Amino acid sequence: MKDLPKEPLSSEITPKAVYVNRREFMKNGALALGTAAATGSALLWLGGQGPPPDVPEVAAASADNPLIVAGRSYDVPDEAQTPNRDVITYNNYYEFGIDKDDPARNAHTLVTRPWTIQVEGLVARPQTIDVDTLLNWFPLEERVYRMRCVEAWSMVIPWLGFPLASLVKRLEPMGSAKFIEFTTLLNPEQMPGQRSPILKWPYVEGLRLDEALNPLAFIATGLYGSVLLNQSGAPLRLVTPWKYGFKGVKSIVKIRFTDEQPKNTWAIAAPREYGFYANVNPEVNHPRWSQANERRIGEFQRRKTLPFNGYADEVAGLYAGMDLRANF
Ligand SMILES: Nc1nc2c(c(=O)[nH]1)N[C@H]1C(S)=C(S)[C@@H](COP(=O)(O)O)O[C@H]1N2
Ligand SMILES: [Mo]
Repeated sequence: MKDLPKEPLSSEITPKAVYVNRREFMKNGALALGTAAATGSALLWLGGQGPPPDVPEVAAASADNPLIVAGRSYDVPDEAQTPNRDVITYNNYYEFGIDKDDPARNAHTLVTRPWTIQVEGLVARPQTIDVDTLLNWFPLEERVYRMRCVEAWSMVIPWLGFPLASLVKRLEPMGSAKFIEFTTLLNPEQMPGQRSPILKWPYVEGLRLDEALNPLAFIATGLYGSVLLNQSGAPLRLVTPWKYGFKGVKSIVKIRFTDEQPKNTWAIAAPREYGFYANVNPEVNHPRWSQANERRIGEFQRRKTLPFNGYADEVAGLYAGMDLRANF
């Protein structure tokens, strides 16, 4: 491994064909904007035409704040939490644009109520659940987790939510289910990025069922004491802190239990660059940049990237005997 750049340019993340066609992409966007105007929705398009993001203040827990937190079950005590402003303005959510500040500017068009989650596949009772019903099933807890994007930047985020394992058990997958697949909303009217073929829409991610049952796997419904903003994946998104951030599928509308490994969006887009497992691994570089270290948002010095993002004690056993180079 010689002379790999430390961190990719944002232009390098997107599949190359798409980036080269960014001009075209913007043009499609402009066309799409016309369509949106015809339907009467005030959509902002990708690429900077919108106003600067309106950053709400962090809501303190109070009588006005409906979020009840049962406790904090995980922490990263020696690392500073990334300021809320950065967490909610520096995002990846390609449905709302490919630049880091696009989601905060554009995601206000996402309608998160009413919202349902469809449960299907190898499960005792296929069902469609209203999100507010689902949210009432579990007490919320706070978990401060590291978040490491495959692009070699990272954050420390205080999430609110509940263990994925609690949800999986409640949904009663059949014994034959080996994987869980999550799908993001497909709605090009609300999600302007879906009008361009930057990725195969809707965004899909998956886990092996034993990964989903690991106590670290989490469904986030909020962060920094408030409900999730749209750019962070409202009303609920996956958080798997030992894996690269792209596993953390946002704005989930469908959960499917299956006996076949799900085809996840980034592995479809660039199979040599992004795999199914996506475990954070400083020893396996991305073909176009090093994964040995990372830029912690808000810090000057780069940090060493830790195996499994610092969660090896909790999750390494899931991969005993597996070739982590082949299963990247
Ligand atoms: N639906 C959807 N989910 C997504 C993405 C996306 O583009 N679309 N980006 C992923 C990537 S690459 C990362 S790093 C995280 C970013 O989460 P954050 O913006 O809350 O930090 O979301 C992930 N989930
Ligand atoms: Mo990412």
